[in-house]
Amino acid sequence: MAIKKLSIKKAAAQKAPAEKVTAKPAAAKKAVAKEAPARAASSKTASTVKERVSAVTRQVAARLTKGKSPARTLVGIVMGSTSDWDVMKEAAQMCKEFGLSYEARALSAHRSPAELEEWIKDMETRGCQAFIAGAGGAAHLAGVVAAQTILPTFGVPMPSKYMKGLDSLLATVQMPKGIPVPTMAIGEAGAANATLAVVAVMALTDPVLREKLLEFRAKQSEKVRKATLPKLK
Ligand code: RP5
Repeated sequence: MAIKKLSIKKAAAQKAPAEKVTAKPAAAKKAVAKEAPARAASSKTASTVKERVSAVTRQVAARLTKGKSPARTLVGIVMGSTSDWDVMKEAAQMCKEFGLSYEARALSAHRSPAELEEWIKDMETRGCQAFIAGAGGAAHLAGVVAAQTILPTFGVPMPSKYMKGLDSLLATVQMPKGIPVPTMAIGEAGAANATLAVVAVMALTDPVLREKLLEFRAKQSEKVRKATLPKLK
């Protein structure tokens, strides 16, 4: 699986020096721009113009890539704000370590709900296997992502200023029955573990990833075995 360089979009550019995967061929985008209105008008199933355009986007992209095997972006990492990147980059780092292609974005469930929805749909067309969503405060982002996809969606609660992330943890973990959000620890450990959880799921059907995960665990154990405590003075 190839690692793709990504970048968090403009809004995230300052704090999130990441990379961006381009999945849709430029030609597909152009074609979509031309075809969207005509097809949108004839679509009976889509309920809004946006949904129609997204549906057409997927159709055109699928047609243009038919017979080819386009690079897939396996993991979607999303966070509510660029201020979450310091924590969420641990999830991205772990993706790199395991050779998983990913795209990291700062998109908010309440500040940019339409863009979030569009991104989720787009990621699904690009072969995404799982989402990792991190947010702070009234952290409904992971739940909102999980509600829009059946792909596994892991939540990462951000440390917060006043409640030290307890608010984020409860908001993320306390999903009502029906839409699960497996929730990680607050902060960096949670972000890294979210990717490890994704790897574990994917390793069920990917022997190479399984080997890598076993190796990761072995190295980790070895480090603990070799660790020595400082001597008393
Ligand atoms: C949440 O609000 C974000 O996930 C972030 O953790 C928190 C604060 O966001 P900023 O005010 O730093 O943009 O939506």
